[in-house]
Amino acid sequence: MLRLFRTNEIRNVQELEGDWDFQPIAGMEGLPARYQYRMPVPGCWEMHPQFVTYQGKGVYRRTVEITRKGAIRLVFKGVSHTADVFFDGIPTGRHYNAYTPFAVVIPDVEPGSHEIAVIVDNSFGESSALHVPNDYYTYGGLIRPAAIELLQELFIERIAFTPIRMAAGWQGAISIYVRNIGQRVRRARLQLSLAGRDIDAGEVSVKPDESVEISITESFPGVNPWSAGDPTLYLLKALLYIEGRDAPVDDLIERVGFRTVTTENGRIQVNGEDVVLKGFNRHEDHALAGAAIPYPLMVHDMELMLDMGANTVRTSHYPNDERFLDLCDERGLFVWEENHARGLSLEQMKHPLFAKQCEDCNREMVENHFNHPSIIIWAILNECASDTPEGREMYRTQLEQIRAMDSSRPLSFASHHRDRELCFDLADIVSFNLYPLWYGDEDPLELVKQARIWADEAGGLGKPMIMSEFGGDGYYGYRDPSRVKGTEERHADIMESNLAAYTSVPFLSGMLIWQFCDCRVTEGTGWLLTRAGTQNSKGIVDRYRRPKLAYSVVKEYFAGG
Ligand code: ADA
Repeated sequence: MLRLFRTNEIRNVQELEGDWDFQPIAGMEGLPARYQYRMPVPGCWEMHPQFVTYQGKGVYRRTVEITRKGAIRLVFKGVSHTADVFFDGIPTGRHYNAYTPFAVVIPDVEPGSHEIAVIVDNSFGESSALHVPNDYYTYGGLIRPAAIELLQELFIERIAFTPIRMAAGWQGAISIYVRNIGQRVRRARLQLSLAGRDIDAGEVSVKPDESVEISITESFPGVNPWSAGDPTLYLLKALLYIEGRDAPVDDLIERVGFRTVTTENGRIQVNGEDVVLKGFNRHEDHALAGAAIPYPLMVHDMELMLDMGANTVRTSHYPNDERFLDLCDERGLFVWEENHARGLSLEQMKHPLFAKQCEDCNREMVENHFNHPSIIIWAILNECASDTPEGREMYRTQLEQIRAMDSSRPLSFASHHRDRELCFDLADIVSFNLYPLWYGDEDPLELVKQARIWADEAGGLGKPMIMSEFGGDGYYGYRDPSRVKGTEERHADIMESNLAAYTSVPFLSGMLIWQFCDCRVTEGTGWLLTRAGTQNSKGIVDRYRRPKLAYSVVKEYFAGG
């Protein structure tokens, strides 16, 4: 399943799910002559008993039947972490970063049987600035769905929908991007439908290798807004008519909601009403699936979060699977989505590929996830060097990049720099990662009040504030009346004290628990990579989603019992 709704009725799209051939190729170049293994897609190779800790290169291969001559597009929703794509043995594209989608176009494919092969690499090394040994695990494989599309020379590349709330009712600004992958200039007409309205979006003339944008703003009287309590969604359908032909040759369907997000008077508003975000940081990690969480287990995560009374999830620390974002749209769970970076030092940010890899990630995140009404915050660079002048310039560049692509959502970043933070003035919302009662013995209430003062003195005056992380480790099943650190009892106590403090202060616009579920971490040396059990155990549920004692504490504060 690629998405939770059908994205095309005219374009021929086939999901490439199921078993692919697989071969590890540690130390070898190019494609192997022989494949000894089978591996499910989507999936992680760590779920195969022989590759539980394998870090390196592996090749996925399968054949596809093409039914007509013409262009195709191979779509990969997430390959962890570097993909080299081959079509009939010929290199056709490369992509870095596990957590954003990409596609490769292959023109002039003959009908018949063809081979797709992907060299996947999950090792750390010089060409990787963002996937580094860290407090989560970089799994290997085609971790999200893949598909093949049969394309016309002219096709709809993407649609961006921005809802606008006017006194007289809702409007929508719609941009449609049409790409020409043929050899000659093409003219075409676009027809849209949304919320019961049919709209003629005008004509385009597109040169070879060009992508042209058509933008329109229309009124949509009588639509129901999207909100957490009533998450109404509408299908936005675009049809492409090529000059000289009566029937549409291509289409794209998006699913949108009418809602606005603002930050006024030090608070966050959705549709003009103040909201307080209560929820979780969530790593896409499961004991039985790694980073390739199947749909029923995504729904299980969603149900557990809703059962505890959460209204928000933060996609720590990377863009998420689109099916999960679709689910958030459907269930009305607010999303803080962030780019991929965790705890990188200034030295790591000076990596020659850092700027480019972040820029790509930001663009792919915003372009691909633009239409999810559940996403109410874009964020960048969790706990990186925002306390240094050089780091500040990188924060500024990235926030400006995102703002230029989407000015309709507030921006933030999660900081642990306390009174040394230099970038609060650049963001719309100030966010703190603080771990009172775990890494320090400060009182959570005193600390959150202090954090508000730090924010106010460092450019955050008048801006909404979120406690974007707090928590402590609790090892599932380790119960002891001593309530020492690491017991489920102590974990529950830490949650209780933190939540009591944050729900009592009037100036917080959000509290996001670190974390929803335990997650596997990179094995290594130093305090971070030698965590007990090679996992971050601050989850309210463990890697199998078994609730710890803290579950009922969270439920009491979030759901009121
Ligand atoms: C940080 C970080 C998380 C996690 C957490 C912890 O704040 O953002 O990814 O590492 O600390 O458990 O210490």
